[in-house]
Amino acid sequence: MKALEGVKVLDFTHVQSGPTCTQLLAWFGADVIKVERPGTGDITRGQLCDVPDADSLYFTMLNHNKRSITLDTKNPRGMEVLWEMVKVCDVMVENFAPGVLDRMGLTWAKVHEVNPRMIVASIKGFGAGPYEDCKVYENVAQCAGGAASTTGFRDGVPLVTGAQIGDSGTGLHLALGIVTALYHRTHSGLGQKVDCAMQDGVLNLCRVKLRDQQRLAHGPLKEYSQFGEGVPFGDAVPRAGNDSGGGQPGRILKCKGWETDPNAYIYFITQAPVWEKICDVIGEPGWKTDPNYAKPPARLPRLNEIFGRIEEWTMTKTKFEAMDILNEYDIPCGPILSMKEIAEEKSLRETGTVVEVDHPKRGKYLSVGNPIKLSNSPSEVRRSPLLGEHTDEVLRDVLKLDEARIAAIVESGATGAVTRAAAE
Ligand code: CAO
Repeated sequence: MKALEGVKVLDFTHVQSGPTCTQLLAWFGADVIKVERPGTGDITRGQLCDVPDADSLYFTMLNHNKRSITLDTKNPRGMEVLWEMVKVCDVMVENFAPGVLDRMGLTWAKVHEVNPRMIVASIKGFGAGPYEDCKVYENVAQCAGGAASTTGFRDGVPLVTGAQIGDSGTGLHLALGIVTALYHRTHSGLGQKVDCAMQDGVLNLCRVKLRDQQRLAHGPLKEYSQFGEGVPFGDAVPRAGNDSGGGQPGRILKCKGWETDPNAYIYFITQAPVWEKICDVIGEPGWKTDPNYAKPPARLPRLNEIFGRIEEWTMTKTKFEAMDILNEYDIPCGPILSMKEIAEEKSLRETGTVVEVDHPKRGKYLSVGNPIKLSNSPSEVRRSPLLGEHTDEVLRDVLKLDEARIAAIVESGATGAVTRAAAE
């Protein structure tokens, strides 16, 4: 049995943040029914298209294991169907702009009255406050949540990261909120509202930077490269390049081939417990006892010199050779893997973290599978639904509407454009 088998989700999400959340629930076995606007559906179906007339990878990679129903919620019959769904579903998830749900009449009070067991989960850009009415996309959240001001190099502009911590990060947070509320419901019998703001989700992932903000009041951040370089700190946490956030000095260093391969680099951390092994590996055994290098505080003002010396060594090895040698000594390090290398990595295929999926319109494509592995409820990744593929099935089998009602709904255009032939 799947972990969330029996849980019905009214998936009213679009773009990335909400769909990430409902895809996780679907992977765990929930019956996720995605409600989409007739004709177009989730806007991402048609964004960044690579194969003509097929749903984009943007959409297909965020909507596995779901069913799709088309419903025009601006049509009264469409809203009728939506309320039928509210009655039978356990969870409703949405990430519309602030105010959209209320304008549809789907207020929390009304939903709770119609189905007191329903959990209503929402993602917005900001929580209550001056920006609560703003529409928000990924990079806005990265900027407002503290990630951009702390990412990049001190002398460069703030940077956003390629990891979608605003969208997918908040989707993950919301999924945890939903399963927590589901667990609570087993005791209380009642649903509750679950809210995640993208700014809050990003800030939660930037926790160590708020830690450093407070440490600044008590003196310079000595593990930051800028300390060793004698550059004074201001009143806010600076961008720290590739310094490690954990307090152990770390850098990205060149490896053999760096002149032509943009990813021939390795992340190297000079952790105190393995310092002596590092000295042996790079051929500087004298540093083990030299008072200028032996202890972490003595090394802090010399990090540029130390990493320069380590890099002389890493440049003689490929990133994979360096990884093998360093791991023999338990020296933490990480090769900089390109997306090409990750896509081709055999072990990721074997664990189901990277999966090949077949799609009737686009053929085979790669996706990221469920990164969360449950021992008794393994996830199987199924292709995303075509637009409205399950409309009929949901009206009949889930909502149990009779033929006359279904005919009236179809005739009204609530599930899509009405052609005379279809209506007759
Ligand atoms: N049938 C008919 N109308 C529908 C519908 C359906 N099935 N589904 C949605 N709509 C309508 C809504 O009723 C709304 O109409 P009104 O504005 O007239 O009430 C309209 O579609 C637009 O919804 P929206 O404002 O959410 O969409 P948008 O493209 O303007 O904004 C976004 C997109 C992402 C900026 C906004 O939804 C948002 O800020 N969401 C919250 C934060 C978030 O999740 N951001 C991350 C997105 S991923 O990068």
